[in-house]
Amino acid sequence: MVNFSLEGKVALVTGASYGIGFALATAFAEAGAKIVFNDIKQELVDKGLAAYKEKGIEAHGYVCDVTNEDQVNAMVAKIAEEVGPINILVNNAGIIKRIPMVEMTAAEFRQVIDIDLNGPFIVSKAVIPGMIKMGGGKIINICSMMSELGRETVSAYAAAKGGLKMLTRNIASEYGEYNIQCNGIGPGYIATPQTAPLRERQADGSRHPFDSFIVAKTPAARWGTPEDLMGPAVFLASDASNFVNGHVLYVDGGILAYIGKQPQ
Ligand code: NAP
Ligand code: GCO
Repeated sequence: MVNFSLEGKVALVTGASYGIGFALATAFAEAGAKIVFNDIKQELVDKGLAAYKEKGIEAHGYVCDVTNEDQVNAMVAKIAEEVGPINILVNNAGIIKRIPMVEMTAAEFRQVIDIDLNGPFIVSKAVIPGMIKMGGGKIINICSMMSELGRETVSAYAAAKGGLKMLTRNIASEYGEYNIQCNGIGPGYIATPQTAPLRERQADGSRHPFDSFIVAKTPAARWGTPEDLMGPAVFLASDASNFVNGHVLYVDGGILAYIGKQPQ
């Protein structure tokens, strides 16, 4: 029988107080995993713990900035001591800055690269040795449409998410022999706080032009929800995907396959 169960596994989802990370951690808990998450502020960790509790999930939360290697190493050691060695890692924490490239400062560009690409490197590097000791593990990197496509104002984010696709393939290549599978999930346009500015109603009550654009570009004719990502994430975190490695699974309602609806 195909095994989608995560019973007895410890899953770390970075930046999972809310949004996509929260949905993925919830899915893992429903599949039997023990949930661990981090955020950069104690108040958000506390908010996340309360939200998980409301769903009947006893999560473990840690304050940790994924760009800070000392904080990450300390968190991974603490998790091993307090919860257990990490079997599943989801590099979910991420930010976006929507600024025309020539107006973006180098510091702003670096900040996006630091969180969205250096962060997954730092956390994966901290977790892999333990996975090797345990005889294997699962790493899931949350990529993006921007791992494949560009658009105005998201140069840093696209560069980071393009790099994250290749980091995914490289971890798969370098550590596959230790029974570590590293894959990506490439969400389409998902309704979360990160994309709220793109869906804001206009002053006259009409839909945001970008909102209408995405709906026209998506065969499913809707924005995705974090819940749409739960099944794919459980698949990639479970034994059901033990021979899937270095793959980015796009969960995008078909955007990447579609030229877009002709304007009426
Ligand atoms: P979100 O609502 O903005 O949540 C991002 C999470 O990451 C927040 O909990 C945030 O915490 C945390 N975070 C940010 N910087 C961090 C750091 N340095 N260390 C630790 N945690 C940090 O974003 P989302 O929409 O759920 O997206 C989650 C992931 O999916 C991101 O990697 C994003 O790029 C990716 N993604 C999103 C979409 C979409 O359409 N929403 C589509 C494709 C990919 P704070 O609140 O404290 O900042
Ligand atoms: C944007 C959006 C996208 C989504 C996502 C799409 O400004 O274009 O924020 O980047 O967040 O990454 O997959």
